Amino acid sequence: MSNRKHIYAVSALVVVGAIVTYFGLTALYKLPVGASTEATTIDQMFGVYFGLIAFWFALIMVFMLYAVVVFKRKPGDTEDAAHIHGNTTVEILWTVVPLVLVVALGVWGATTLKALTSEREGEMVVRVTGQQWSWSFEYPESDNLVSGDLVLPVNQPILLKMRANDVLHSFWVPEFRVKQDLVPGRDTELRITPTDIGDYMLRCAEICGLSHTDMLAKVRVVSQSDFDAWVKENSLPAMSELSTEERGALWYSTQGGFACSGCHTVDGSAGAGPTWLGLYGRQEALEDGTTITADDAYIRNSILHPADQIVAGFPNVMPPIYEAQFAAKEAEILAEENLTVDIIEDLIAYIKTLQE
Ligand code: HEC
Ligand SMILES: [Cu+2]
Repeated sequence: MSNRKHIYAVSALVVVGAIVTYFGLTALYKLPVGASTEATTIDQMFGVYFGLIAFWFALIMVFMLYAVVVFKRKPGDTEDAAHIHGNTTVEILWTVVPLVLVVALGVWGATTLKALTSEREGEMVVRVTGQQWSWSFEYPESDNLVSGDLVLPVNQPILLKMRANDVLHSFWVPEFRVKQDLVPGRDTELRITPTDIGDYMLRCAEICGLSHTDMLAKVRVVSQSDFDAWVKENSLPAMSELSTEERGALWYSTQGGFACSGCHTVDGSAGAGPTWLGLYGRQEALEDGTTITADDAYIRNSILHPADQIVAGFPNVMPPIYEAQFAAKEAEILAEENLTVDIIEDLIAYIKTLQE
């Protein structure tokens, strides 16, 4: 075979190899539907990167395998191979082409990142709080409505202002493509414009402890009119309109509360912490071998000083943050409604209702 024929054969094989690899890769790493304007941009990049990866992979593999198979030494061939001392053209090519390519990809990446993170017109702010192991969402533009589900109007640019209460978490809805960490002590931001009405799932993408895999939240993208209706329906009543038990249930929840529900169930099922079903008055075995009756004083102490009396069989993972959080909330209610509440009393009243 002449040199020219080898070049034709190798070129054809590289093209076929690249196409097969590209389709293999896209089939193997199938992306979920893209449901935001950001997804379009990201998917374009994915496509180009997969194309380049497929081409480079085919190029290297075809040259290597072709040489191994076609230029194998024939039996009886004792001749020495030709000695080649470099090839300036090839060396310039394989330096300049990747250089240009990498710089171009870098510039493209930087401009895309800038476009994805810069301010949009008419943004709606949602405050996101992540804690072990739940999410909550506050809507400052809708009278500070708080929700355990993330509900977003379709085609509305959203600015998520995010904070973590304890450790690193990460906001990730695969259909939106973009992702951002929540860092304790610092506010981070993420911008999304959802384009498709539907139900999605937010998952934490940063291993954050025992129940990390349960740190999920429903995401619903709805029409503007459905969103307005949802806001109306879910706005919190005034605290003075609620009984202590109702307030306790609220504090327990992610909706307007402190998300105790991330670790404690109220139906007897397992959680990272003991269930609250039948807690009040229960004989609780502690880690130090003693037994204690779960009365007001014990429950109060368990909330204020979680490391004090550890329940046998459970790790000491309850965060010691509630004393400060409760004080801040109580002060807020006092300022807004001129009403004095004791959040721990509310919680105890609620726990008392949870009898088997
Ligand atoms: C990150 C997980 C987590 C969160 C969030 C959490 N707890 Fe706990 N809690 C635990 C664990 C684990 C225990 C058992 C170990 C211990 O006693 O510290 C516990 C124990 C308790 C106890 C004692 C229960 C018993 O059976 O004796 C009470 C009361 C309690 N928590 C109240 C709360 C309240 C109120 C909140 C929300 C304001 C809350 N917890 C939030 C993990 C959590
Ligand atoms: Cu997390």
